[in-house]
Amino acid sequence: RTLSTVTQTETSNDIILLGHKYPTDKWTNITQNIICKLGKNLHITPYHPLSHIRQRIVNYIYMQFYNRIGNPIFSVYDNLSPIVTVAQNFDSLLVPKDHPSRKKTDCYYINQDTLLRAHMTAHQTELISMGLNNFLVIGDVYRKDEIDSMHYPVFHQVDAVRLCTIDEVFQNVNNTDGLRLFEHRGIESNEKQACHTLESVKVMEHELKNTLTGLAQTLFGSEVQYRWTEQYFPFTHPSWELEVYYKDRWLEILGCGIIRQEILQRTGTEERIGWAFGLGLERLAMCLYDITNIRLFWSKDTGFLNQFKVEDPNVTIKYKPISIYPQCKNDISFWLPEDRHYSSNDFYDLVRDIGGDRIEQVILKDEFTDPKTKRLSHCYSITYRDMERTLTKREVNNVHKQIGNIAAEKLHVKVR
Ligand code: FA5
Ligand code: MG
Repeated sequence: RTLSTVTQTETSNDIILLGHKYPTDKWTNITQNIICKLGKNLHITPYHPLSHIRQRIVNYIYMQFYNRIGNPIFSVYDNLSPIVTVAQNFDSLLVPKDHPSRKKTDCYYINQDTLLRAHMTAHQTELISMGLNNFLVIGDVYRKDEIDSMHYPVFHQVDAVRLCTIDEVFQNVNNTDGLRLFEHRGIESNEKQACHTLESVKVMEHELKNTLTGLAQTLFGSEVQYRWTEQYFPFTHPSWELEVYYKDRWLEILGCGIIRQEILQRTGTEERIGWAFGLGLERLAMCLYDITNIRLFWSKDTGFLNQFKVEDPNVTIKYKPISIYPQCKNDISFWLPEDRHYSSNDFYDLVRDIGGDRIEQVILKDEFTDPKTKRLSHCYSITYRDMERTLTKREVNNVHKQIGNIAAEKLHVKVR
């Protein structure tokens, strides 16, 4: 379980993922720890807490949107491959070429054209191009990120898209004379895109927000405290985030907005206006089931999994922690490379690759610049704790030492 496995595949130039062969290049930064997570499909694993939440969300959307004979109008895609192109994940969604979310320090690249999807929105344009107007896309997404109880490099999202014709948008209006979806000489404002009429956007915004606050109330109960904040996404405008109050703080659970018309135009969907949202399953599950650590979703321990063995996903479950094993904290300090070509995210990723799920948290404790040489030093505190047993001091020290050695080798830092 070290980075050397990846070096090997790099020199042999090809890498096999989910049964397909991909060439590697200088963009390749996927690690063994991440490769092990591919194909696990927790969101469709029977009785898994993430699959319970997935089912509740799908049921809710089915109930909200149905046709004249009572059938659900949304279709569900929950088994699309997480390996996507840069075009799918970014270009098709109007993400600027220099946007930080594209960086190697934020994503897992297989090569310069291919990566593990960083959000489920990566499938939006292809599904719209297929002619779908109402759909959900559910699956695993991959990001280099901080390490703590709420963040994990693999998590799960549900994305939704709904596209409406003018008749659908104004179906509850008696006199639709003069109502339009589009205007030609409009200007973009905080409230709308240039091409949309204010009335069409307001109706769509209302349906979107009602759908999502309704979902929050269905999951958390009608007393749930929530608030909307304004947000920016390259692929929607206007855009919002929904936060719910949980354990004394506001927790962001989803992003959403009115789809950029340019995206629809490019797929030949000219007569419709659309909304979209993307939400994180882990955050919802953690709140609902009192699961305090995001790593638990990957546990194979029956003491965890058996607590969710219920047929009806709507029954209330409060997770009772299986015995708590002791934590072990160890610090590491090093000088950054002189060219300062260094990102903490790369170090977090390396720590996770070597330590696996024994790593509970990594925090940047201290930064220091040598007044003479001007060299920069970072000190990180690494918390080790296994979910299923007590780690020995010796074991922790070995892993810690290995982290230092490999960081020196791969990130060109100098351990102090
Ligand atoms: C997105 O990923 C957008 N694609 C969402 C979207 C879709 C907006 C369609 C508009 C239209 P964001 O990066 O904020 O946005 O992630 C969405 C949700 O995923 C967050 O609200 C959160 O619930 C969850 N999430 C994000 N990062 C993590 C993480 N590291 N660990 C667990 N959950 C996460
Ligand atoms: Mg967000």
